[in-house]
Amino acid sequence: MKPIVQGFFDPATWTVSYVVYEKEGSACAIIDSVLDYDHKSGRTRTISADKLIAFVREKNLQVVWILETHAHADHLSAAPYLRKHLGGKIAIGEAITGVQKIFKDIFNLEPEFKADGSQFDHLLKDGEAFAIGALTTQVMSVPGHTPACMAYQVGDAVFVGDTLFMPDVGTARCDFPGGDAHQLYASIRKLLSLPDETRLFMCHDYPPDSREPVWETTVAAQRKGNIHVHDGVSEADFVKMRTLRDATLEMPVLILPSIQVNIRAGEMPPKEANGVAYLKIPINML
Ligand SMILES: N[C@@H](CCC(=O)N[C@@H](CS)C(=O)NCC(=O)O)C(=O)O
Ligand SMILES: [Fe+2]
Repeated sequence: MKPIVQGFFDPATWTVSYVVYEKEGSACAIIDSVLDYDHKSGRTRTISADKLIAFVREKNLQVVWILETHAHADHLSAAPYLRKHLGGKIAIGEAITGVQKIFKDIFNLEPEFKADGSQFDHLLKDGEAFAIGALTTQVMSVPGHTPACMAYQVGDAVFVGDTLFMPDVGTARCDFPGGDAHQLYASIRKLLSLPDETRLFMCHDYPPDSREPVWETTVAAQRKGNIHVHDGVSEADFVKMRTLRDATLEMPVLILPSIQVNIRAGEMPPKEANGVAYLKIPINML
């Protein structure tokens, strides 16, 4: 089973969104969509999401799933906008409830906000399988970057979320609340135990100046050449490297708006009495 995978790179957040499908006219899933957000003005736009909609319509696809690999900390999800225009169910890993609990406290959210995942249409379990038309998808829990990270295996293609990046870039950070470098190492070894020729699709590319963004690689290429976790790198060495590097990283530009929206499955916070939705900035919390 070799699905067709179309990637859409967002240069503002270095995110890759995907449409995965069997053939023209078939069912499809959309993975890790982006709602454009201008931090300076607080204004959202749907240029990125509209590209996905145009592609789905051009190929005459029926959206059955709108998947998130995790509650992203660097961009807002366009899942509700896509569902409104294309249909489909919004799904994320079941451990999102733990992420919601952590951030409900950090953002002191309204008491009505339920940390039970009910904002999503479906919560996915490790090992669960679901259909995208004739394609079967297997859900793999890959915690470490966040506790709720999931990878989606569709035939020979795996959408790895934020675990591995391209071999010359390495791996995802583990310093967000609930992150854990030991867990990320185990999750990556699990991904790299798949057959050598498995196609791996990244959620981000942070390319060096010397090349253009790319987002597809293989298990064999990662095992041979990933600068952080090629074969032979021990867990202890990986954790040491990751911890030292994480201590040097700034928070993503959009972490505060992204988390508040993404733990609500991409919805804005409830409107206040004047009909306007607001996002919060917790002082000295992150
Ligand atoms: N400069 C980017 C950084 C985004 C970021 O921190 N990305 C996470 C994934 S959500 C990561 O793992 N980065 C790895 C790294 O920068 O080494 C931004 O502001 O958006
Ligand atoms: Fe991430």
